Amino acid sequence: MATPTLARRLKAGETLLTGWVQLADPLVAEAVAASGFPVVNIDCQHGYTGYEAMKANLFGVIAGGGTPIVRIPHGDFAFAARALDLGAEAIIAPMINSAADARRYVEAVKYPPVGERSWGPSRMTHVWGMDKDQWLKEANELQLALAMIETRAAVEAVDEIAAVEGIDGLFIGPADMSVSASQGAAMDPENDSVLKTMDAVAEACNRHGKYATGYAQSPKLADEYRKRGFRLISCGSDYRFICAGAAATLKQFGN
Ligand code: 3PY
Ligand code: MG
Repeated sequence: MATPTLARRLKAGETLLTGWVQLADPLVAEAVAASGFPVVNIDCQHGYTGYEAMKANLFGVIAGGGTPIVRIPHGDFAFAARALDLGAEAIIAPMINSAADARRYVEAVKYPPVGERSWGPSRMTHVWGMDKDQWLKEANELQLALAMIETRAAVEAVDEIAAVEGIDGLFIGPADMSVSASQGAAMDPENDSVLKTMDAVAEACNRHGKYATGYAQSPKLADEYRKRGFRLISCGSDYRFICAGAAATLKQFGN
């Protein structure tokens, strides 16, 4: 019997590194998970995947021993609900810029009384060994809703977004954050605006009892997250892993 793990591990105080897959091949998703990432995000915003590829990748992650989570396309909350029905243990929703955005998101991904998620957990009740009553009681806690903070508007509204019931955590997107903060002058994930966003997100999450999480484009950013108590830190992507491996192999073989 499979068991959900992410919500429990975070509750127990663990900090977890997350791999990131964008390619539409479950063997790649499996390889990333089997390389040791405890959690693997399937990126359906900028990844090269639709629903069927997301589904295949999700089973690839599970086959590799990882916990699957899914970043949805911008504003596609119906896709989020479908990913949860398949077994994603968290959703990352991009560009949540206001409390109203956060409420619309929660409406789709949490059962009443918190939201209005529609009933359809055939697979999940079966593979997680739950009856319908247990599922209804526990699903809202076991499948997490993470809201991306990656624009100036989102930073201004960060406290109200964190306060929305059903939002389990905030997730920083440093690339978009730096582009928004500089009004298109620079894409620079290590920019001061990103460090300030980390402080604001950490503070809002502490105040409202939510998880602070984010994407790290570099080990330096991962350290900055760790210093501030962030709990889920995403790094790398399958495409970049392949490019880095190919370049390193060429070098090693004397090119
Ligand atoms: C960003 O940095 O903007 C992200 O969305 C992370 O992938
Ligand atoms: Mg982004």
